[in-house]
Amino acid sequence: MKTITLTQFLIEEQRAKSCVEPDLRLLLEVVARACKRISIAVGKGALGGVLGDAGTSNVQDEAQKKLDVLSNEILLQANAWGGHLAGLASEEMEQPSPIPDEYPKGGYLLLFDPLDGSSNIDVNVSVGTIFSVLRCPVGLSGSDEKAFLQAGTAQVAAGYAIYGPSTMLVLTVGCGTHAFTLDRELGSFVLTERDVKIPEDTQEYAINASNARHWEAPVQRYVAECVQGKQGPRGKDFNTRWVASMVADVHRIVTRGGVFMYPLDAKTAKQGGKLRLMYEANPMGFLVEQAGGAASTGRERIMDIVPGKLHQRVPVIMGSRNEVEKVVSYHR
Ligand code: AHM
Ligand code: MG
Repeated sequence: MKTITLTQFLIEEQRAKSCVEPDLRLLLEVVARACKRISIAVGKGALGGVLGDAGTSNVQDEAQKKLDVLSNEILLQANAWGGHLAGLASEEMEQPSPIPDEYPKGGYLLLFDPLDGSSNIDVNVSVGTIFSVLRCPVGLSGSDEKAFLQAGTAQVAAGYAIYGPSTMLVLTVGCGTHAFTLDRELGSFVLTERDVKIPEDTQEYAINASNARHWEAPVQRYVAECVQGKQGPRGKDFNTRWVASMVADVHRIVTRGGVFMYPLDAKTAKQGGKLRLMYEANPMGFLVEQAGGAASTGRERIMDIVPGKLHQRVPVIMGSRNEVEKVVSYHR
């Protein structure tokens, strides 16, 4: 098989389809390099002294793990000096982080969840990094929250890295979703699947069923019908998978289909849902749509939401198109 590295892929996309401007290519390569560093830190586990709590909390009042903090620092440092960014925002920081004065500024905004699936870090289960790229609106500063408050449809790129048995980078620049695997000997991400397509139908769904009593009626109905299997109205058996790392659950769906749900429930209704719009739901929604799937809150397309604040939360239902549409139809 001919080896196509991430660098080569991006240069070819730039030439062939003008999907990637030079500064965006630099940005994506810098993020990929940072993900390699995070992958090394995650892979060392207890030997690296990186497991356990950091002893601090983030803006969402969640206890930070040492690896959450380290991954955030790796991404901040890697992206500070290249001249491609106007500003950065992260799950782990209350306010956007400006580019230090000594470095030139660029036209893009980068948002990320540096290490998604924090509850899985200490138990050696897959975690990942999720990121989204926007353009900084003319006249606004990259350290101003307002610059970031754009609908998901404005994203110019999105991706995630998954740190599992192998490390993978799954990326879109709006011309399909493509998967790369880290070749640890080469030190490069190598294209392993071009134009990933999510099957339209599925018999697999992912949801934290311990919240069942808190779900809204449409989701209760959908899951109840799946559980009834062949004997129920769906006439087929379903399978459940829940890793509790969105990256791992969505990656499975990108690979073989399925539907991922963190719906609105009575526990999280006040805050609008559990998952964050700008650096979890939007980038994953973009990747899933570019792979032929769908991403909705149950009531509207995730990428159409105009955010009111940086750390806004939303209900999430995404994956195989026909199944997402069924859940959405129950909401109607
Ligand atoms: P995190 O970004 O702090 O790790 O939280 C997000 C995670 C998702 O990866 C995952 O889908 C969800 O939270 C799991 O939630 P729960 O523990 O309620 O099942
Ligand atoms: Mg997360």
